[in-house]
Amino acid sequence: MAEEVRVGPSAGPRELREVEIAEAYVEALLAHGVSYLFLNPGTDTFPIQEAVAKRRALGQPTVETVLCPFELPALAAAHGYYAVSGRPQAVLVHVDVGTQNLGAMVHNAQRGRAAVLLSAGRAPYTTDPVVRGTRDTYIHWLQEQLDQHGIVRNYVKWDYELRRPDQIGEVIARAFQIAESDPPGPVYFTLPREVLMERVDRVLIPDPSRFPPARLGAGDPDLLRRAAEMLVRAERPLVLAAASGRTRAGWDGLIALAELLALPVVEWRTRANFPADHPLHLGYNYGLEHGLSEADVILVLDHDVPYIPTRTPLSEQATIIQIDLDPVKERIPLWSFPVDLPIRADTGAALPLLAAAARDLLTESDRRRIAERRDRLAALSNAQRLAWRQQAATYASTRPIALQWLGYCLEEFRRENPDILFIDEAITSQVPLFCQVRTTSFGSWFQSGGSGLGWGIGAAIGAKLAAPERLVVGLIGDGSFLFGVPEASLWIAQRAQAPVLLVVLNNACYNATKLPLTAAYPEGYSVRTGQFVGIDLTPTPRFDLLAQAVDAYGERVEEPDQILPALRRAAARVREGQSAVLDVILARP
Ligand SMILES: Cc1ncc(C[n+]2csc(CCOP(=O)(O)OP(=O)(O)O)c2C)c(N)n1
Ligand SMILES: [Mg+2]
Repeated sequence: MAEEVRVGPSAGPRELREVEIAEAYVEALLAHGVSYLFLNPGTDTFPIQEAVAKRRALGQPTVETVLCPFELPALAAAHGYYAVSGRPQAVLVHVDVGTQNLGAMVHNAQRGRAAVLLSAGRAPYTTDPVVRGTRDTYIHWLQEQLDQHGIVRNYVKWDYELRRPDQIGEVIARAFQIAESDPPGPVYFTLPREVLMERVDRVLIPDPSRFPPARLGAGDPDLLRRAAEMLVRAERPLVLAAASGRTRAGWDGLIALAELLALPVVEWRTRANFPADHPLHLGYNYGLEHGLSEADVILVLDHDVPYIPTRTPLSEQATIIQIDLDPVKERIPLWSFPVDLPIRADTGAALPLLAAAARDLLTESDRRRIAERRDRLAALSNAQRLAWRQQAATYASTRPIALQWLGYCLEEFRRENPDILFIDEAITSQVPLFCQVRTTSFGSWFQSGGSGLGWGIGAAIGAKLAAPERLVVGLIGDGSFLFGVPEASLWIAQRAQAPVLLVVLNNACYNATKLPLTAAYPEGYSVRTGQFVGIDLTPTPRFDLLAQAVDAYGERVEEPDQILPALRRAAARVREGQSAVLDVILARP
């Protein structure tokens, strides 16, 4: 949803007098609109902790610190916050080891294009007792690495070490400018302890409005006109959208364009991109889509993997248009999807221009052809949705609980709670749940955009902090739940007053790694003996009890008729301020 560009009234630079750099760091974060500092401390970060304490004691504005007893959920939360609000937050961790514990969330922030300011302490450099912050404990020799930044350099857009105290303001301005410029992403900077503790007479915090992020806007109008011509002429057009719904303009723009030209939309829900109950919604990527192989013109919107060429080859004749912040995917080493018309643009800005160009081109006969297509597609779309729902209803009393029936109940629950916001780390349950749970409004579904497991719980917490008025529901595989350091994460939710409802999709295994094994070795030893190595998560942990250990509500759900009542009980707790974990025991795949 990163749509708002900060170009507020120019307040001019601020000058801080007689200040310690740690405090200037806090001031600079505030100047950039940061509300939350997701923090795990060390012997390097305490000057910042002291600066926050001082500002609190003096009644001065300061960032909210969210203590994260493991670093991974800290970054997942900052990512979730950005995804929901478009406002980058800050993470502060301890030297090399804290950086390493950010783990796979760094990959997710990169792939999910999440603007986040990652900051880490650095071991002190000096051994001179008169220097404030100098080395004074044995770990200071162990913490220093030849290249601390190298841990994350592969994933961040920019990294920098704060070399001089008086740089703090401009370095943070640059960090945010780069993180938020299109395409957005994480940045990393380090704070050596002596620099952090240095007192200076004067430091400048630049006015952020003089360092706004560069945004791509609507793209080349000539290319958009060509795209409009192709789409108007198309006989069997198709839209593939994955993250165009990251802005409201992208959500609205796709509805308007699709309705104008009767374009069927096939979705991958990195975000909710198109109303799932719309008569032009034609299913989901990677198997449940209508018309991909036959399409003559395909419009790809913000998609990293628009189709799997080895599974669903396109027609040789298909013309492909792609609108994306980075249509050539510069950071994916081999990305060889043919694209006839790549348009580098912000989809939300481009779609209205594309629609306007198309409207100008439409003839009477085009309009008739399009009207026929609209009726045909509506029949297909409605029939498909009805079939999915009817099929799910047949599992209403099946035990163990069928995934489809869980989806059916979640859809009922969604209808009862229009303020719901889903965080999706459902892995192999994703597509079956897409078919049941209809996202009908902007900003109602979020995935990480990457493949690093453990994101869901932290992201749900960040989403809740960004949108306290929403009911945040995480749909999380049992394996993914364990990757998310659940005790630490649920403790954060409790401490930060960010209650979330987590549904554990407990199939007692890593199904995602079972499926390729079974497909590649259908008659192999694993299948024949039923003994899969490294896949079963049995005996399944008591996720409900684990929740209770950190003051969350926990319930195990084994009866199909108890899903909806349990969801309601959990939601009531969440609305009262307590997180809840529903451990739904599913049929083993
Ligand atoms: C950090 C990390 N480690 C390992 C993997 C590999 N991996 C992908 S899916 C998966 C299993 C996920 O299990 P679960 O959340 O239970 O979902 P299911 O496969 O059962 O649907 C694993 C281990 C990964 N993607 N990320
Ligand atoms: Mg599982």
